[in-house]
Amino acid sequence: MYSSIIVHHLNDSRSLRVLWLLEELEVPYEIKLYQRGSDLRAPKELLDVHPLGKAPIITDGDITLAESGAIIQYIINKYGNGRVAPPKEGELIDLYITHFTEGSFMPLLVNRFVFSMIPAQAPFFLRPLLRPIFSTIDAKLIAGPLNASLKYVEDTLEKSNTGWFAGGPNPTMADYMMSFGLDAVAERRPDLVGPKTKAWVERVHERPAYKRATVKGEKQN
Ligand SMILES: N[C@@H](CCC(=O)N[C@@H](CS)C(=O)NCC(=O)O)C(=O)O
Repeated sequence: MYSSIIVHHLNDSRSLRVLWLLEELEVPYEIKLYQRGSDLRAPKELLDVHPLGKAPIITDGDITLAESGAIIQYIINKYGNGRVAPPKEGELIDLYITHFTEGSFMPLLVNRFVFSMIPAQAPFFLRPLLRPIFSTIDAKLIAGPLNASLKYVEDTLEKSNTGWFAGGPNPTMADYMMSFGLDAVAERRPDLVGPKTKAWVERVHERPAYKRATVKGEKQN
């Protein structure tokens, strides 16, 4: 029934979402692990798999697919057998949060990270000048939308009966997508996330499939 999926996985990256989903669905797969360089970029070998060279990428038979959202949706459609479907009343929030993740939320985290890296990587004599400039840019462009996004996430989880975004008994597409980003914020800036969000992160971490995914994702080829 299954062709063998290969997940081209970059350490400490969004591709953990894909490993978690595959573990939950118990779909057989192989991991090809790529390590970030000292500049934190993906190695150029990923460019041999897909022209953009960013993780995750999967190959499934003769299909090669990038973009975590597309991959998650593809796997659910092909291998989910209804197991990842949200309840009827949660369909819209599942769709919205899925697209919100990469369309709105992750760019804020990535920009914050880039704005902190620019002064850190500048020649040392420029750092005292660049730090306040980039901290002002962050305060003006990132802090407000990020706080609003995290409040929206908290309010959405508050409305859920089960603690999953779509309100069903199991994680759905929205939960797989929001893992990694929410995990990172909860770990690095716990002061920014509310109690429902913290409980969501803990609920994800407690899942045996998530634990297996993190262990497998760290193993060397
Ligand atoms: N929107 C894309 C983002 C892909 C992306 O930026 N992946 C990061 C890992 S989290 C990456 O490959 N970074 C290394 C690099 O850009 O060199 C997705 O959801 O797959």
